[in-house]
Amino acid sequence: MARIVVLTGAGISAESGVPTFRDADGLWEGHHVEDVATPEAFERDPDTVQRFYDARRAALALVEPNPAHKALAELERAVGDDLLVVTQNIDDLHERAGSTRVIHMHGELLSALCRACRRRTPFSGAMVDHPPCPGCGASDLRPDVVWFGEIPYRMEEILDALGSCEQFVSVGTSGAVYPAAGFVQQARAYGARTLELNLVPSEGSFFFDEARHGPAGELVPAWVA
Ligand code: BJW
Repeated sequence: MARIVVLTGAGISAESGVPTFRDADGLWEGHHVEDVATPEAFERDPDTVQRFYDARRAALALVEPNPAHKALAELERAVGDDLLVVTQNIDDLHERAGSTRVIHMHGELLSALCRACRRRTPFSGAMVDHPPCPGCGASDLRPDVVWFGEIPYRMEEILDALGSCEQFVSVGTSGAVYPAAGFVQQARAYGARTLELNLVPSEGSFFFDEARHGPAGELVPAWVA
């Protein structure tokens, strides 16, 4: 079991050039994330939702991990299984920096989910072309991400880790979205020391034992050092 659990959010990728959701640059074509990240939005207007994820997939190819992702990968090299990164992000910047113990609780941009058989498949090509599912053959693929009202991935493993870690660190998340926003209280209830690293105080900042505010690209390497 990991001694250290690090929860990351959009703020850790901000300095790589990936827009966050709730800061000033968080709108996409005038939509709030709540307009495009729901199963209802996909039912209503699948092409718009697919375009949102196609645009983010294209943008992902142009960005690189920043010092915060690299510092977490370096920490994993030093402590191995004692570190678990739980990310709300659907980008692959932790993996590209070298992290291997990463749970993508809100899914992955580079994966597709079959609505017919629930098989998860590495993404290939623009899904607006409606390729069939390689598992069941149905032409019913959607982005493999967790929308509002859906259950995040691997919750059992995450809750086990929160219940047994010694340190819980939250990086670059606004604390506006549950269940991730509640992890600090869960970890703390089980005796972990808790630390927030965020540009500004998050909505749940007061739940942490300690909070440091500034850019993740500076705070995370300083914490890891
Ligand atoms: C920097 C920085 C720099 C900037 N350095 N920092 C009422 C009350 C409580 C809960 C609910 C409620 N009504 C509904 C709910 C539940 C709902 C919810 O939380 N809604 C809220 C709006 C209230 N949650 C759900 O529906 C979830 N499912 C669920 O609860 O199922 C039930 C269940 C759970 C568990 C077990 C069993 C059952 C699902 C939530 C899915 C969220 N999906 C999205 C989209 C994913 C795909 C995609 O990416 O498109 O996930 S929404 C979006 O928000 C995305 C993110 O992962 C998530 C969190 O955002 P994040 O990462 O915090 O980003 P920001 O932009 O908000 O914040 C960035 C922060 O970084 C800011 O603070 C900046 O200051 C900072 N920052 N630059 C450091 N350089």
